[in-house]
Parts: sequence; C-alpha cells; structure tokens
Amino acid sequence: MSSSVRIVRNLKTPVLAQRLNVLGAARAYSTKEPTLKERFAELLPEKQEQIKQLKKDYGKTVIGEVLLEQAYGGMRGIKGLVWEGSVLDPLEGIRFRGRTIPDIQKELPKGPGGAEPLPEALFWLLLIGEVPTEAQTKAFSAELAARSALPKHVEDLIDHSPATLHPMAQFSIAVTALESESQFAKAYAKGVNKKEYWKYTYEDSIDLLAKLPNIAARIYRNVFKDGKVAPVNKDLDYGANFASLLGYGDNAEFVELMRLYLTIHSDHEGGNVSAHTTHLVGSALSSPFLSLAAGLNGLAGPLHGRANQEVLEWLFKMKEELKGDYSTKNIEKYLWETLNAGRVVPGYGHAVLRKTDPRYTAQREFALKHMPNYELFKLVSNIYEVAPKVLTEHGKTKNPWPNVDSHSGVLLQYYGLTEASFYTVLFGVARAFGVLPQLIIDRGVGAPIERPKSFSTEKYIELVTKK
Ligand code: HAX
Repeated sequence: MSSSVRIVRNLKTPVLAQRLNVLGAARAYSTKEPTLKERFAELLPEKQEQIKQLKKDYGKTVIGEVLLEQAYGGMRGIKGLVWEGSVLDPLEGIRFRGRTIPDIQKELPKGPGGAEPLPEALFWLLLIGEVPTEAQTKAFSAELAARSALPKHVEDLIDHSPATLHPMAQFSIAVTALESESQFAKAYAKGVNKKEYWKYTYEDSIDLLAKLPNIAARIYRNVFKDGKVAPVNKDLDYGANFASLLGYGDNAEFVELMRLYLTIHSDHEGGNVSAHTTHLVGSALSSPFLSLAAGLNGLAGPLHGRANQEVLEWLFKMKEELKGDYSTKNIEKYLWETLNAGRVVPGYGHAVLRKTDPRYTAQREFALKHMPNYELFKLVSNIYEVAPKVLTEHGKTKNPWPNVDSHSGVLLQYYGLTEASFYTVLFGVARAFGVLPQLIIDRGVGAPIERPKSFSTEKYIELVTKK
C-alpha cells in the first residue's frame, strides 16, 4: 500500500485527508508514522474547538489589570499574548510544552553518538506538543536537508553585501528576499480560503527553517573565511549540517554544541522582542519570511540578541585591562567602571527572569564537561561569582543574575568560531525554531490582526485623574 493511501485511511477525517493529499504533504520523506504536517492537521480541529469553547465560557473573565506604570514601563507583565510552545517562569525559567531544559535533554531524540537534543525534534514538540520518534525525527531532518537550497538571487544578494555590513543586517535582507518563494503569498494572491492558510504557512516555515543554515553559513564564509560553503548532506541532522556548512563539521563536540545551542535559544515565550515582532507582523498575514525577518531585526538590538556579541567584546576589554589577574577585587572594579559609565553589564539581567537563566546553566554544564580549564570559561565563572553582588549593590536591575547571552560566546570561542559579530546570526537561526511554530498555529486557529490600544500622555492624565 502506498504511504499516501495508508495516511488517508488512518486520518480521522477523510475530507482533511483528501486535502492533504492534494497538497502533497512531504510524501518523499514520510516514514510509516505520520509526518508533522499530518499530525498537526489531525490535532488542529481539537485546538480550534478548545479556543472557541474557552472564549465562549470565559471570554468576559478578567485575567489581569494594567497599571499606568506598565504602559510607560515596556508593558512588563501585562497578560495579553497567546503563545503555545513555551511558558517562562521568573524563578524556574523556560518550559517547552511543559518540559524544562534538563527534561528535553533527556526526552528528545539525539544525533548519532550524541547526548544533546536535536533542534528539529524541538520544533516538532513546540508545534504539536508531542515528542517525535527517532524515525519521525530522521525523516524530518532529511526533509529539511532536501529543502535547504537557496534561490540564486538570494545567494547573489548575500555575495554582493559589503563585508562591512553587520551579519545580522545581511541575514535579515536575505530572509526578506526569500519572499520570492512564499507559497503563502502566492496562494493569498489567488484568493485561497482562510481555512487553508496554515498549510501554506507551514510549507513556507519549513522551507525557511531549511534554508537558514545556507544563508547564515554563506554570510559567515563570505565575511570571515574563503566564501566557500560545503554542500548540505541529506543524511545529517540539522545541527550537524549547520556545523559543517560553517566549516566546523569535523569537530564532534562543536556539532553537539550546535544541537544544544539551537535548542536552548529557540523559544522563550511570546513577549520577547523577536518572538513578539514575528507574531505581530505575521498577524497582518505577512508571510513567514517577512515576519521572521522583522523578528530578526529586533533580535539584532544590543538589549536583546546582540547581547551575545556585546558580552564577548566586554570580556575581551576586561581581559586586556586586568592583564591576567582575574581576582574578585579586579573584576569588581571593572564591573563598577562599566556601571559608573552609564552602561549595562551585558549578559546580566532579564525582563522576566529573577534567577540564573537555566539556558546559562545548560551552557555552563556543557563547558564543565568539555572545556573545564579554558581560560575564558574560568573568567566567565569568576564573573558569575562577583557580578550578582555588584549589580545588587548598584540597586537598579530587578535581576542581578546571568542570562543566556552571558555564556554562549565563550563556548564558540573555544572551538575557533571567534567572530563575535556573527553570534547573533546563530541566535537568529535558533529563534526561528521557536517563532515559526506559533506562526503556523496562529494561521491554524485564525488569530486576528494584533492591535492594542494606545493613548497620548494627555489622554492618560485625563484617564487617571477622572476618578
Ligand atoms: N546592567 C546594568 N543595569 C541594568 C542591567 C544590567 N545588566 N539590567 C538592568 N539594568 C538597569 C536597567 O537599565 C534599568 O535602568 P534605568 O532604570 O536607568 O532604565 C533598571 O536596571 C531596571 O531594569 P530591569 O527592570 O531590571 O530590566 P528591564 O526589564 O528593563 O531590562 C534587560 C531587561 C535584559 C534589557 C536588562 O537587564 C539589560 O539591559 N541587560 C543587559 C543586556 C542583556 O544582557 N540583554 C540580553 C537579555 C536576554 C535576551 O533577551 N537575550 O536575547
């Protein structure tokens, strides 16, 4: 029996199954088990019904209040977004579909001989809340590898970007230019029924995810190396292919680092700048390419993803200044110099977290396993001993503990990927794994265009003094 016939029989709703067959759901890579797209299609009616019922039963229930200071304070803590893949607890940190980072390190399929989770398996989990089997993961990795080629005009665009243009700007331009490939945009132009939106959004999202390593590696190899990018190997998982394209595929530890890096940098619920921006732009029915590019532009800011570059530059200045004497006293002095100059300590603080970021801890554990005696790791560890105390004394930040960006650059430095201005691009590839699932869900459940209310200061004065 052909796999397509089998899938039609197995699906609960024959009409849906027929539609899937018309659209040709990744047939070439399917195993005997359902593909991600098929499983999403099966689960979607349940999700739609759940939301419909929730709105019907509790639509008028108050879920929070908004203080004036929140309107002027970056909307911190205001409940108003829906994000299915992950929830961030201020003390415990991130949970992906209910699972902590140690949980996913245990539960998700690994690469051959590896101990770290595969990011494509996390994408699967984030989209539908189920852990894929080994066979499903393998088929999904192969599908991503098969869809990884870039159109010539995108390659040309990257090749013609000046080497002086920041890698994140090049990254965003290249992702935007992939709009030419958007199945969603083409279907929309033809007047497709809104019930079908998610299918095209799904196809665009998988294409985009698949093409990101080629874009990122091309930028890296052009700006910092010989401009040559290795071909994608259809037998490798996503992290292994990405490592190879960057030029570090021979180092098994680096491959493991990429798998871990992409997994833990993927999703951090919906309110952070890159996730929120992708979702917001997507709510206007912009394609996944345009939506993610917008999110990447937000990630490129120094208070968000670019903090990983800032950390490295700050660390190197510290190294230079301290001349090898990383005593508590010297580190403390350097921290105060940073703060007294009216700058932030990069890699510390967080808008939601109030404890050490478990993404920091996961990277620290990786370093303890693979590079316990590396000088830069020791420096990062020494700063961890001192910075929370100094930031607490400084008395401004609500969270004196390290975040994800405090550690990531050091691991990359160890394996020879030393070009810090590229680090946020790695983060951007990872962030796609978190924000694209939500975009597909948004289209599946018919999420409306986002449009919160704003007032001028005069209007707020009127509002708060009226009582
Ligand atoms: N060093 C010095 N001052 C800091 C600080 C830090 N690491 N973190 C916060 N503060 C200051 C803020 O600048 C703010 O000062 P003002 O009142 O003068 O404006 C005050 O403490 C209160 O800020 P907060 O409420 O604790 O923090 P926010 O939610 O406003 O901001 C940030 C969260 C992450 C932007 C902030 O902690 C910061 O700038 N950290 C350094 C940059 C960084 O590491 N960013 C990456 C964060 C993780 C991430 O998104 N990765 O992508």
